[in-house]
Amino acid sequence: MPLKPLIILPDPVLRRHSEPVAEVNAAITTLIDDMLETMYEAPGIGLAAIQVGVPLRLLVLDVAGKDEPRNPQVFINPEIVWRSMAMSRYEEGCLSIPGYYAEVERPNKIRATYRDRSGKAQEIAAEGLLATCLQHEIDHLNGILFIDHISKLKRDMVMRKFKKKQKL
Ligand code: GNR
Ligand code: NI
Repeated sequence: MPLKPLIILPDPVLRRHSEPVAEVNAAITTLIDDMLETMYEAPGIGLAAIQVGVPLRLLVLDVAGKDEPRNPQVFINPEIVWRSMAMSRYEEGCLSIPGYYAEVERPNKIRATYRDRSGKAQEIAAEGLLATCLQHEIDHLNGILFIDHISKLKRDMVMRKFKKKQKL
C-alpha cells in the first residue's frame, strides 16, 4: 500500500472543487487504504482526497487519542445536514500547510450524511474534535482551507511565506 505525496500550499489543486464518488469500487477502496496509510504516516487526524491530488468527495479521519486503539473512519460524499448555533474554537493545522496553526471557530455540533467504505448510506452526529475535523475535511472537498476562516492579514502572511518557500 503506497504512501501518496501530499499537495502543499500554494498548489492551486487545493482550490479545486471535488466531484462525488459515483461508485465505491476496488479503485476507491485502494485509494481509501492509501489515504489512511498516508494520514497515519504524516501523522495527521484527517485527510481529504484532494490533498493527495484526487478531486473526489472522499475523506478519512481518526480522532482517537494517543493511547487509544486506532479508529479509522471513512466518509464518501459527505453532506452536512445540520449545524448547531453554538460554536467552539480549536487550534487547527493542515497537512497541506505544514507548521502553521491557528484558532478557528466552527459550529460545535453537526450532523452529516455520507456513504461508508461498503457504499452503505450512513448519518453521524459529531461534536468536539470530530465535528471540527469533519468540517475541516469537508471544506477541502469544496476548495476551502482553514486559513480562509482566519483574518486576511494572517492569511496573506501565510500565503507569502509558502510562496517564498516554494521558490527556494
Ligand atoms: O492533522 C490534522 N489536524 C487537525 C487539527 C485540528 C483541526 C483539523 C485538523 S485536520 C489535520 C489534517 C488535515 O490537514 N486534514 O485535511
Ligand atoms: Ni487539512
